[in-house]
Amino acid sequence: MDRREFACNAIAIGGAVLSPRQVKWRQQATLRVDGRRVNDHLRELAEFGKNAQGGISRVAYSEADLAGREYVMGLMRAAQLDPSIDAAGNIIGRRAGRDPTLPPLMLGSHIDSVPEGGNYDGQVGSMGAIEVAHTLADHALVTRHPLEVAIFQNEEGGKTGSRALSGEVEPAEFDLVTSSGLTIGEGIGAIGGDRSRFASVRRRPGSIAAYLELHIEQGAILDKGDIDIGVVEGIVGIKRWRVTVEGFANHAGTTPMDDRQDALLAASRFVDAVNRVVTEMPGRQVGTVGQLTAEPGAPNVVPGRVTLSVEIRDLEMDKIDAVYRGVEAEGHRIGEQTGTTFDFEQFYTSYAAPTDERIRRLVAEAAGELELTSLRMPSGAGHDAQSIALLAPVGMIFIPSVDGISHSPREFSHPEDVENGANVLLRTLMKLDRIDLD
Ligand code: HGY
Ligand code: MN
Ligand code: MN
Repeated sequence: MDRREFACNAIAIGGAVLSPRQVKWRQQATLRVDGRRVNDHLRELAEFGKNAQGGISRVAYSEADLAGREYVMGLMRAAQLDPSIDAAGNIIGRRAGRDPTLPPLMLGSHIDSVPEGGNYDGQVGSMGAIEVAHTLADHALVTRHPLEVAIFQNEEGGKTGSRALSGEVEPAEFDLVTSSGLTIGEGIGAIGGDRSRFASVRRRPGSIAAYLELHIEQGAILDKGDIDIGVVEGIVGIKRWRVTVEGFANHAGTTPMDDRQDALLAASRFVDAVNRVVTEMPGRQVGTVGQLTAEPGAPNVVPGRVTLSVEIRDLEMDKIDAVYRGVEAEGHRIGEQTGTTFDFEQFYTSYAAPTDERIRRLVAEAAGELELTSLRMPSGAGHDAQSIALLAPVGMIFIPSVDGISHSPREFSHPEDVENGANVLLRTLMKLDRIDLD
């Protein structure tokens, strides 16, 4: 560019003549998302699967999920992203970068919910990611790296979509029946994936430059501490078991109390034992029995079989295994007491994942530049980020959940916090785009 052209392009701000690069930097420093638009999109998305309690039941593979996915792809197009559905059923919105030789920067989360869930879990990060792309498009800003926005499928039912990229999905998982009534294998087809090419979506380590996920905290640390932003240091590991308690179904009226093999009595003692083992062991682990079915399930029959779920979480996988050993031992002890047997079958693993320290620093820096307070903290909830952490450096940004409520129709985050989170996501992305994390 010659001096004449330079003069035409530079503009005088407050008397100082700025170069085009300096103008761009100033523009980027003052760049903000459209807070109204991202909160409007959250409200519109909440209509899909809306339930009477004011939350949503947009479980993966349901009609509401399908409709929500169509809506989201429309938002992607408006944000100048090119959406497509990969063989695992993930929606990936792409936008070319200035340097096609670079691996993409990925933003993502999920829009499927738990049954009777809330309007923010996964949705804030999904709408925030699309809003970041929309803001860049509004200002004709093209990132150096290609940009991908991923809406991962079935996060709540086992992070199937993100674990497809990392190669963690076990074949047995395809037969798991989800809250929609479809198996995961059936669900992949229902949302436009292709199970026969499922393995083709696997990404190799290094094929993603970095991954950022905005998410609600789902706990009360930020809300109670009146802190704007959580800089996530690590995401807990999760293991789940299916436990089958076998007793003997018999007549509830004629079977003496001391002559029963009551599977539900045994299971009840076991549920209490899980809580005791988890709480008595030092540390921050958590353990939950979330599902329980008694058979044959009639009031006049002593239950002969109970199937229940056990889930244990901790930042250390070894701790999960240690807690499990205690729980399993209690099961067999209770079985001996009650004349029943306990069978444990592990069916799910999601590995604990630290976030990348360099990205933590960028998130904290971005929050500070936006005059937002921030706190480094762990995530007790699982997230798609922990699977992508097997492929790339990841960062997670939390915003407060009012009263720490989540997986509930009472889940709520303030619109201002949603806007703040999206601005931190935007600014962190711009910082990442200027460097090469190798
Ligand atoms: O279960 C979880 O931690 C996440 O909300 N899916
Ligand atoms: Mn989530
Ligand atoms: Mn969730």
